[in-house]
Amino acid sequence: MSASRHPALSATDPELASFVAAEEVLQAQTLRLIPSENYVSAAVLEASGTVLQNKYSEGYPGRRYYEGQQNIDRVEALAIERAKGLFGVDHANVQPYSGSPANLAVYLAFAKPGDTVMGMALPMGGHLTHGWGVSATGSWFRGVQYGVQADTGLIDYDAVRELALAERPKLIFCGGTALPRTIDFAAFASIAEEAGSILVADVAHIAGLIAGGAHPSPAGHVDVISTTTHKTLRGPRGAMLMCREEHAKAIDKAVFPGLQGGPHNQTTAGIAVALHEAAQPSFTAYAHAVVANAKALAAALLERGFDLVSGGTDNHLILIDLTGKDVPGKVAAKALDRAGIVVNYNTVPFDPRKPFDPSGVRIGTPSLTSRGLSAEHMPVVADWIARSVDAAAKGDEPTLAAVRAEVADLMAAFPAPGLPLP
Ligand code: DSN
Repeated sequence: MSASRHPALSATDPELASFVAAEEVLQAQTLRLIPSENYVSAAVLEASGTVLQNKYSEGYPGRRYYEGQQNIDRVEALAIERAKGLFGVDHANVQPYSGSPANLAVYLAFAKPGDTVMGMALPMGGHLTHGWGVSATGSWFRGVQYGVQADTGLIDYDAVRELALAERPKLIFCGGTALPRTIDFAAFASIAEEAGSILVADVAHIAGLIAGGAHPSPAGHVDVISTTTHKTLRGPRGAMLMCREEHAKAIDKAVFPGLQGGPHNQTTAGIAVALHEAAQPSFTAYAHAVVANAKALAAALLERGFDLVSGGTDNHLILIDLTGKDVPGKVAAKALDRAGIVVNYNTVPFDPRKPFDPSGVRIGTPSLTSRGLSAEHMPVVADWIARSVDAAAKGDEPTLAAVRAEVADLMAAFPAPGLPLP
């Protein structure tokens, strides 16, 4: 299959082409609920697969270490200008290879090994690179961690302030990977100012919501904004660092030559296209639809007896706490996968279980919204989740197979770029 979509690849390497074709079918037929995933547009797909791939361009526009940059400079300058315009920032660096290198560059710019850094604990919803122990950021630096309140699942800003004033960290990270609620950037800014810390907003998950006006922006509140470009922002796999002018040199120097070599120019092109798309009114509608769908899905799950961390969501993400059910997160996630519903198992705050076998399942609505599903579909999605989790507890494989067929049937009516039509 798909020789017509990838003729050269199919002719040269049919084995690899068959893997790509199988992935296309999988993405077409399943309901993808991993909140950090999405579908890029046809234009982003095209831009990411161009001859820009062939060029080395260490340095920055107008200041390169290789010749022949006439076009690459224009591509990168365009991406930078679009990022600045979309997020209302003084400076943008579009070269980080992905979120973790972007965050590492922030450490390089502002901290020295051994310095204290502060972020949300990974099991509470933070990210590895916010100073968590198993990450280089937690072994090269001294990470101190804040969390959420046990009863509400919300960040306790008084506790964050107390910790920050006690520890006086060099860096404070706000943002994370499993936070269903709005981040109060102004509150973090006042804490960072009191503590004398550089404040970094890692908005990887919510960048598209910010761009579309569906989540408050950290611009004007924080020193540095770090984001991947492939989640709600719906671009290629990459990242950006944005900052105030006073930090521009430090950030650029940390990314190159501090941490990275040549930028991935084909990705920069894809980022530029995604930023252009995110500036359109249709993207504003998309961002708001992502949140509306998540709220509708959360309400439908609550009606079906699920326990949600923080009781619901303000954004694109829902964290289901299965501690009250007969099935742990990993068993549920694998059963959902067999039912054609792709999620990831995840710790919940104060999880009594281990990260590789936790109590939660993390879901989100960026992908299904890109395929055109709306709030009216969310009760059906919640039903599928409820039936699958129930089936997982009972070992009921026929129900999982039945759900899988229903999912494929609905998804056939909602195509996405690059995927085979039914
Ligand atoms: N892996 C990303 C996520 O799924 O949230 C974070 O790096």
